Amino acid sequence: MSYASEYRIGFGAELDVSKLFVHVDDTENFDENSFAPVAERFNKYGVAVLVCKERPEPRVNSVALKQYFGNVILHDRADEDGIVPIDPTDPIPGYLGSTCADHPPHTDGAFSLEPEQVLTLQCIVATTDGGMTQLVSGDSAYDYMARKHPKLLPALFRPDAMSIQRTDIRCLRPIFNWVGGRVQMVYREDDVAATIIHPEATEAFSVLREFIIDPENIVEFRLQPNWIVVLDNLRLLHGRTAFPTSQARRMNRLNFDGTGPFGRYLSFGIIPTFSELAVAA
Ligand SMILES: O=C(O)CCC(=O)C(=O)O
Ligand SMILES: [Fe+2]
Repeated sequence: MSYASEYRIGFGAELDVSKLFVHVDDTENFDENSFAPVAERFNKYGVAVLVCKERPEPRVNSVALKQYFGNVILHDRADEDGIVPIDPTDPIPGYLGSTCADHPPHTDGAFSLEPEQVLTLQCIVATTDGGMTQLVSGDSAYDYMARKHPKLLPALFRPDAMSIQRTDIRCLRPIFNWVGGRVQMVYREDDVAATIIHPEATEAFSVLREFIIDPENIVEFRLQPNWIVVLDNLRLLHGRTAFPTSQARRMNRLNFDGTGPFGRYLSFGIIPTFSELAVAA
């Protein structure tokens, strides 16, 4: 049994999201074989969507993921299971996820020095309008910068490229970073997170941002109740569109460090396919 996807794929709006779907009864009983289709999608695209059967207590499917993906990354809004409820009925200042507003594409944990590797987002209640899940491929974003803007790319690797603050936590960090032969991406830019870009990186950041907000580069779909997105938080960006205050929407977020027993089946990060050095020279 091989878990390696034949190749990694960057994508844009044209991606047929059904390619990400893996139909499962529940998440409690994955073994090496039944997990293989999940790993295959995760490794190829950076994301898999578990289309789980309906059950009376869907959160059990979320909690069961703790067996596979390592330590739960705690969040100050987490409940006793480590789950962060994403629900606009309880808006919390400083947390876009707790509102009905759009939450532009980002990586989670941009405020922490060790952001989570595996993000899982389970839908409990879906809207009928808005509230669409958005995904942006970091592979495509990196490839675009390396091919089209090779001279700008190094600025995004500066350790002080981005300074980001929420409440009293401020963090200085690169946007792209080499870790263990892979590139990891951390990105956040919205009205709530106070992001300051180093003057030497502003041009590169604005070119990258144009790419990230271009609808052609964003895959959009509506998660349905019981579905769980499992994604590489340092390879893909995720976001969601605004939705009407009149509509209920609820998600459960549970994030991991990726060190668990199934981490060995997963291939994390961006593997650059194009050397910008060849062009920059
Ligand atoms: O509401 C969603 O679907 C995602 C929210 C989110 O990404 C967050 O709160 O970090
Ligand atoms: Fe998020």
